[in-house]
Amino acid sequence: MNNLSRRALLAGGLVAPVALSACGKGPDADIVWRLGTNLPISHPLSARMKEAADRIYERSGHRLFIEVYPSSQLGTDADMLAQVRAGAIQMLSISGLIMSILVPQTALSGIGFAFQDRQQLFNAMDGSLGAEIKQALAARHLIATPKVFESGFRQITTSSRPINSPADLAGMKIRVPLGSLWTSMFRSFGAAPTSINFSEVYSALQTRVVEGQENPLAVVDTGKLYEVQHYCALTNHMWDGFWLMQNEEALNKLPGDLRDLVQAEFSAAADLQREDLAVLAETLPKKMQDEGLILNRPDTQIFRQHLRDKGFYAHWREQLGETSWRVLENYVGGLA
Ligand code: X2X
Repeated sequence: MNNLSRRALLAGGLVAPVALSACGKGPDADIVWRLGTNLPISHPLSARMKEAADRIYERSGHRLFIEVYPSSQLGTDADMLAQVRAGAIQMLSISGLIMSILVPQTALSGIGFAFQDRQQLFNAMDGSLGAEIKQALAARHLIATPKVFESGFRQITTSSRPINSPADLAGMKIRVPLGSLWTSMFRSFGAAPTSINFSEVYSALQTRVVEGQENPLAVVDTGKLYEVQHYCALTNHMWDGFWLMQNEEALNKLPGDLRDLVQAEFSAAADLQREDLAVLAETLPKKMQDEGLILNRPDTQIFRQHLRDKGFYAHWREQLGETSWRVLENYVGGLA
């Protein structure tokens, strides 16, 4: 067993990681890269990345094979981040909001209730807001592929009670991912947020270690979280996107044509994946209801006003700095 497999086992996986390679593909490649992510292969983000990896293998004439490891098989988000920085893996797809533990600017896209809709969001992320974030990542030797992948607007699910207003969140034990954007937001609502890696969320909800969690519906669906939750408040409280980052040294070692191929294929994959998510945004509310979740659509202005009153925007403006904040407000208007 190699070090990486052993590490994943020690990190809590019950099975050794198995790369998703189409039968017999890969062993003949000159260069093998590893790509890790926390989302399951049933999620369009992982599925489209896998398709891109297969195309890269074919179009490179079998020179480059990218092994895709979904479902946190290589460890927690923090583990994978350490691995990609050290060059133990070459690619990591991770939420920008988790990534902000290392590069604060990546939190810009997830500021609560900032974006009105996907159009406004993608204008920003394919424009100067995305450029600002990519530059901050590059300063830490992590080179993002050109287009951010979508996870979507996040919604709140609970087993205990429906959420109609911030008051309903008071004292609630809610799971959040790693990253202070989440803890500061849910503390502002008076909840008791706990950071848990995504691979442990299902069991934390099932055993009622926590009452609720928040995620885009595509993650609630592919993670089958509806099996262990009763209510879902469509709050759209923050947008979440995944950067696909490359270890700079590994990227620089690739021949120029392969470097270009990788960027082009993953850009095309991001376009397709965003379209998948747009379709799912329309169809998933009904599917979640059919799976037994009780949906409600709270008045989000009350939540936004609550964050304003608690100084949430002022806090993040200070954390991220005037210059970055202005880039965000250029797209979304004044927040505080
Ligand atoms: O951990 C989560 O909730 C997930 C999958 O949405 C992120 O990676 C932020």
